Amino acid sequence: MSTTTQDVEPLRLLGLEAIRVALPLVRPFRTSFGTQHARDALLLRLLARTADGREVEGWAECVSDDDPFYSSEYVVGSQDVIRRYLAPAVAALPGLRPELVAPATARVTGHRMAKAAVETVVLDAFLRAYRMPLARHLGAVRDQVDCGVSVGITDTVPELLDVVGGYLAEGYRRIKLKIEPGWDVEPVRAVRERFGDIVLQVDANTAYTRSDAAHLARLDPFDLLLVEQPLPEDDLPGHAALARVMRTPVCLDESIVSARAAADAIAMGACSIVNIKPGRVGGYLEAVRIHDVCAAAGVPVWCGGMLETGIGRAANLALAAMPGFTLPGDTSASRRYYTLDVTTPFDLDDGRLAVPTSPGIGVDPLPEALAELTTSREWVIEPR
Ligand code: OSB
Ligand code: MG
Repeated sequence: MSTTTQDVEPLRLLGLEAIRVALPLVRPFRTSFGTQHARDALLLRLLARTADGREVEGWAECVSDDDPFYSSEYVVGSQDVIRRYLAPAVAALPGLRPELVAPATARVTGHRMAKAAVETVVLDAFLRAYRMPLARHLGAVRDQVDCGVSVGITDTVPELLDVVGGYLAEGYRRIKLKIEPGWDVEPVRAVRERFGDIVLQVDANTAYTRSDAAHLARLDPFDLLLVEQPLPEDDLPGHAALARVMRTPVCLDESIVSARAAADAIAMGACSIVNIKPGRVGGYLEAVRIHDVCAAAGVPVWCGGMLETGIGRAANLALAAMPGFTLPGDTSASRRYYTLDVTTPFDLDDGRLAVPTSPGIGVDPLPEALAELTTSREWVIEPR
């Protein structure tokens, strides 16, 4: 894959705008860490100039939630660290290249989602300037990707069966059930019994502890594709111990914050599958390195989601088109989340979404939708 852009001239930064958009979810999304009713998303818009004098724009989405419950990051904090630290560090560069963003912001600890957004907005502007689609830049091997859907916790099992049945009727190729203590074996059994041989997996978002190993092993008879992040983020040894007593493959999400974390987790037997979310790992360049580490170890990967708008979704589809993404991702259709998105909606076709083919992330906000959804705009780097 070609993740270097060293062979072309850098861009000159002209301005960086932070745009907040509020999107109500079509149905509340309940997980072990809370219930989300809407997304308060942060979009970045970069203005830059090419060496030959053309003005280009870049777009990216910061995936942090409203609250620091899934991750320590949250949207107001992300915007603040971008304003105070990340944007000034990038503005101090003599020229803009995607590869320079991570080194320029490395002094800031953590804040990977904010860093990812800043790197991605530079990457998008750069690829647009040189008319290169992100998917091709990353080494995509397919023009559409298999889609799964992440199903929140419901009040009752019959309600869950209705929701899952609706998604299967829409064509989703894999169902992921959110679980937590008290909502695990019974809903999984009910979905397996009702829908038979579907591709089924579960996600606990760190809701269990090491002492739950025997209980979690009760999921084994249901032939799940994987169990995602059963234990706390920092408990790799616990996941390794669990993987020794469960037949169901252990997949990590929250724990995988870098390529090194992925290599360590694989080496100690803490996971045999990895969920890659570019925001969680600091950007698409690190996401590609995780893909490569996993591919070298024979570990399948899939693209996770953070309820992205069309801006974040477009870039995730490019990533999911890379060769190691052999399992269906949480890259669902726009209508599974929002009645009005900021971009043209992504629609399912036979359980798949098309990978964008235009330069950069391949999509732009629709001006009318963006205007309707926007709650605030701030120049974090004043335009010049
Ligand atoms: O754990 O994968 C997760 C959404 C927000 C935060 C964490 C997670 C999720 C999902 C939904 O499972 C993924 C999506 O459909 O975007
Ligand atoms: Mg998860």
